[in-house]
Amino acid sequence: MQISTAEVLVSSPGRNFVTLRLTTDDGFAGLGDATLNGRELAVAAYLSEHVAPLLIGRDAHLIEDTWQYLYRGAYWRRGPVTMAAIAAVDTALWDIKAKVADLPLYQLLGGASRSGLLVYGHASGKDLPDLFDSIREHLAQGYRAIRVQTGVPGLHSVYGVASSANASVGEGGERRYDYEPARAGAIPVEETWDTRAYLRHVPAVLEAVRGEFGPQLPLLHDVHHRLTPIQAAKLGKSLEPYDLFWLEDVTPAENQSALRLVRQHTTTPLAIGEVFNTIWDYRELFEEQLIDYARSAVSHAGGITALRRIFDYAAIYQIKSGVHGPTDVSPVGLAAAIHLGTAIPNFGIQEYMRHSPATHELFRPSYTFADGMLAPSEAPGLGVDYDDAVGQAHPYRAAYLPVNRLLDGTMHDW
Ligand code: CS2
Ligand code: MG
Repeated sequence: MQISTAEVLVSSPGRNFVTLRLTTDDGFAGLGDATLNGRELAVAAYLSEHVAPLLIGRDAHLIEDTWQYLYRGAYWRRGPVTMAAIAAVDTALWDIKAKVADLPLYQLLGGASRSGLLVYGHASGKDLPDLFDSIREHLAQGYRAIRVQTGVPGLHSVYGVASSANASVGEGGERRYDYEPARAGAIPVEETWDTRAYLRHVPAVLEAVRGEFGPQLPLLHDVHHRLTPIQAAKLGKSLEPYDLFWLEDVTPAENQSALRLVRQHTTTPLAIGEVFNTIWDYRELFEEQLIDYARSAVSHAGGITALRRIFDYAAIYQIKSGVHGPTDVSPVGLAAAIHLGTAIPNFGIQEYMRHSPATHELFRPSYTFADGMLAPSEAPGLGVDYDDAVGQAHPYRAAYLPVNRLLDGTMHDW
């Protein structure tokens, strides 16, 4: 069964997506997500210029060999662009293999280890009343775990806080407050950051949320890479009374050993990995038990083949999955995460920021969300399609993630 076509599909139904479609000579088609927010065209070019021509005529069944061929064969290994491109090929080949087997993909990954995946949703508010509204909105939609992001007094815009300005109406008629970090435009918008203001404010917010919604609701918070290790240790400690499910990306983790200082001072569970794209990015974090949840997405860490390997490694240290699932991971990438999450033994939680109706029109995913749980489609393969007509009706639009500067103008982590 040879690969006969490899199409790189770029579309923008509300936000940009890059999708790879592989088709075999006997008509089986597979999809892979290659969306790298704010750098979409780089991956599209890597795929169309350097990967697609190499795939034509290859045996579509050789998933592992193709992975190694694209990883070792590239010579220039790792990195977000390369690993997103490999991820798309890998996912598409798994989609094809499951369709040939006439089984939903999770069955090829060892079958179901659970009846559904607990997910968390994104609640946010510029102030407490806004935030409480947003949490109630998510609880009403059935979410059983909530990520809490808040505005910070004195700062104009902060990561993760949706403004009612971009409220929309969801498929169920519910009001949606979507925080889409990438902003349309030729260059990134610049945000201003003040760590001390943030550290003073966040504990009071989590205290108020616990006061309002009680001790049981799993609460998560994303620091989004903005603190030094000692600031992260301080925050983790100050939030211990509020029993977080996890504190995410507390400090940039290129230097994995930075987490030793954080671990030394707090028992708040730590989640890291959404910007990681290979197993090597986790070695110290796993082997020194420095985190509790690994966050890589299928679309960014080399596909199902590579992410399953990462979770097998994590399982040795009782570290669980917490797969990245914002709207810039397409329904193809999310479906792949759901199938993988259904099968692995060390599933923790899945991020689920709901895609817009326009995105669903393009991909028509058949996974289901009910009672706070995601369940994989029972259709053969991933259970996601791609509507070419809708895709062509929404051409790419330049959009970038913001950049961040401190009050004195110093570049900082966004
Ligand atoms: C975030 C993302 O969902 C998350 O945990 O960190 O929203 C992230 O900012 C975007 O995916 C970047 O593209
Ligand atoms: Mg995050």
